Amino acid sequence: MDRHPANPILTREDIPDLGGRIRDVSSVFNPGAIRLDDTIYLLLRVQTRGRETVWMLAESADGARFTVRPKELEIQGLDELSVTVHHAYDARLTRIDDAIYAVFAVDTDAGCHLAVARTEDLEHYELLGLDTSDEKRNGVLFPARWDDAFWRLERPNRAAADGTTFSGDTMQMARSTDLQTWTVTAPLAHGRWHYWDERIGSGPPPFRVAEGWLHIYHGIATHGAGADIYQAGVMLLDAQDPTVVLGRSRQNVLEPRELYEQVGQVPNVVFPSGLVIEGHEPHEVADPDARVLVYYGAADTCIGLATTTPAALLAALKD
Ligand code: BMA
Repeated sequence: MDRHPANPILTREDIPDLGGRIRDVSSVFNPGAIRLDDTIYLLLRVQTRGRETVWMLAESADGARFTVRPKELEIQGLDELSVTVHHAYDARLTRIDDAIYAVFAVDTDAGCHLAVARTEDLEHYELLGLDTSDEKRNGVLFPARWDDAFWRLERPNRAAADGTTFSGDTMQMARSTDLQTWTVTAPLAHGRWHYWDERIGSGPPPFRVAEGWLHIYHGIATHGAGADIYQAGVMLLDAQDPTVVLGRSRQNVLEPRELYEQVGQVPNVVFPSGLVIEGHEPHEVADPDARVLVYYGAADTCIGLATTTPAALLAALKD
């Protein structure tokens, strides 16, 4: 992947001062992304100096220069849950037919769970359900339905060892008919111990190419307390049965190399979370040379843009 010359494309200095706690914020990272008509939107994870999480929206005509709307977004229904919610974060956006969904992690006093919300205007989100079956993160919806169901990739969390982050080393497929109750149908992939992706989790939602579904994911090389390295890689999933992994990059395709990726709140992190394809919707088969824009959190501090093509991602699988 190639970094955009304007990187980092969004930093805390781009977040408008709304007074109160949304003033001189600490960071903005791990955005969801979607294109509607000719505008690219990023759903921002903004962290205040109180280390509270708020959602804000940025928009752009060219995918690189963004304007942040001076408004805190609303997730209706989150306050009505029977658990106490501390943070809602790392939302991935997927359009299915005419509806837009956000899948995000929720830290509660009863664990870390995945939630799904629906939005019409990207400013107001209506919570559809919190899946408390298991502790999970990194949920992404496929941009299509099949067998009368919604399909999601998700990453169950494993218990954190002393001094390590709360992470996981398996990705799995789950189905739901109502976006509230999810049934795990099959494992998808596991971490490769000793290599770049010892722990894994989805990046942005998968998108179609002629060969199947391309899926960018993050891998963590664990180096003990506070020294984990977050990188990005790619998988190809079978078009008929996306639980079949046809290929997986042996090497990462993006790793922390620039200062803004290596230094920040959490050092050495590139965390891809949003993706837009020029000229295509994610459920349509993209041309091999279509421009793919990948938005990623850098060091849990700011946002980077990397560009690539389906052909380049497929070439990474041939190694
Ligand atoms: C993961 C998640 C992400 C974060 C990353 C690096 O476990 O918490 O939100 O970007 O760690 O800190």
